[in-house]
Amino acid sequence: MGAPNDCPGSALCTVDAGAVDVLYGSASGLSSANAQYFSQGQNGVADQEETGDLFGFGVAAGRFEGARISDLAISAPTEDLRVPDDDAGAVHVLRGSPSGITTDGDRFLTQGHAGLQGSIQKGDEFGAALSGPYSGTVFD
Ligand SMILES: [Ca+2]
Ligand SMILES: [Ca+2]
Repeated sequence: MGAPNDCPGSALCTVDAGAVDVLYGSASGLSSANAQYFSQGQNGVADQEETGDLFGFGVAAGRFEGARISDLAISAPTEDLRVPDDDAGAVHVLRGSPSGITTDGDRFLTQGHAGLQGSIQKGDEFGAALSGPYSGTVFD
């Protein structure tokens, strides 16, 4: 669940940096057991919290890395990449594991890199919309 206007951290607040809460399903429905919280620059998540990143604006679960367990794509569509306030955007892909979503082997995707077409330009807002292959996803 994305909270793109969240202000991560308790002491210093980075306005609209954004965060994502992860809850897992159980036989009785969503459970707070093993809940996770992700924000940029914390617990192995790439990049840094900056004002207005909107990390968590887009969230999609799917087996993006080909394994049996669902991974999690999280966008920060107003991430600045080249100059302040360029809002070029980036997408994180965090891998699923038997113990939950992990930042081991995570990806930080931007246009023009890692096989993605296009180039980083002001106002792209790359990742403003995400979709995933929801059917058949498996959370252990
Ligand atoms: Ca950032
Ligand atoms: Ca572009």
